[in-house]
Amino acid sequence: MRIFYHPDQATHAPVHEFHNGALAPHAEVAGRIAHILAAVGPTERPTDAGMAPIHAVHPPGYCAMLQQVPQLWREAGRPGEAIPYAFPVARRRPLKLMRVDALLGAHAMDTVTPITAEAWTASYWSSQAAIAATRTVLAGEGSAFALCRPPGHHAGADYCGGYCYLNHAAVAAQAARDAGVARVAILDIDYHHGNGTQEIFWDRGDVFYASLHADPATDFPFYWGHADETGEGAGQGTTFNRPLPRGTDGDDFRRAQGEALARIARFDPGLLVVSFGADTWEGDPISAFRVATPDYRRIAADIAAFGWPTAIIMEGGYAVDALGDNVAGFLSGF
Ligand code: SP5
Ligand code: ZN
Repeated sequence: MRIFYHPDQATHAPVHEFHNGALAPHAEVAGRIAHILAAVGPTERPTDAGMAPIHAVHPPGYCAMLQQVPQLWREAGRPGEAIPYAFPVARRRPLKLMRVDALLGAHAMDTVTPITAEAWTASYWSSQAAIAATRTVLAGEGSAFALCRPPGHHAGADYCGGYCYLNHAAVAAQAARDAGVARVAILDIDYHHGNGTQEIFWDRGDVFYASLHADPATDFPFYWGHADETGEGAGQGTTFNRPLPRGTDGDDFRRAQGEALARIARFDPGLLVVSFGADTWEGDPISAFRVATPDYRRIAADIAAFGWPTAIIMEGGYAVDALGDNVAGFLSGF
């Protein structure tokens, strides 16, 4: 399988995240990449498709914010990475925001997604990897893997969150639409619900979003991913959410995935984008499912059996020592 990755993706190194009320070491470490690279074999650098396919999902003002905030932060005399502390949840409207803290909070959903000086470049190349994998699949390969990092599925059109800045799966799906694929499906099998992806395609009938994830009653991102969220307007019925209890094992997961795949089959997509997180693994430090390493090959084979052209996008997975085996196992199922 062709694998796309750019070395600049490893430069982003968030230091801290708020965890249970205190700063803790950040879970989304650059070392995740080295473990995946060691297990999956040779990769290629994506060609640079430029800003157009990113702007097809993320407004220019948001992209500019991600690029400018590190410098504004330094100019304000702050050390280290930019972390927001105030959020306009009660009143989100267009205002000219003068202060870096105001700008940051207007485009962030949480405090665990620091804007480092490298966040933009690492995210940009992750999106380019996703575009390259999509184009490879559209050119006739059955499947391709974008080793994206930082991950993407929590990022909305104009906000970052959940360790994500740009939504690579959404960029990939939109690129496929713009290349003429009439119906694109996204299957999100990260441990967490992909709130950003869901919101981006919420009212669209041309992109189906299906997600299996930890019940948002117990797990991040809390406010999205409940079973009654099914889309709106033209997108009514093209969002499918299947919350699963903590303790879900590989067999439970495959059964639930079977339901999601059946829904996708009815939609009859021309291309599938898989948001793949290995944080469903039994030893993941921030998650509570019990998927075992040998399950990943079976989970992938269940997807591959449908025969859709498939672009696989890397999302989460924080047990770095096991990450290589889990990702390689998943890819082997294709
Ligand atoms: C892409 C993805 O998997 N994002 C996950 C975001 C979850 N963030 C909230 C979980 C809080 C756990 N804090 C762990 C601190 C480890 N030092
Ligand atoms: Zn996750």
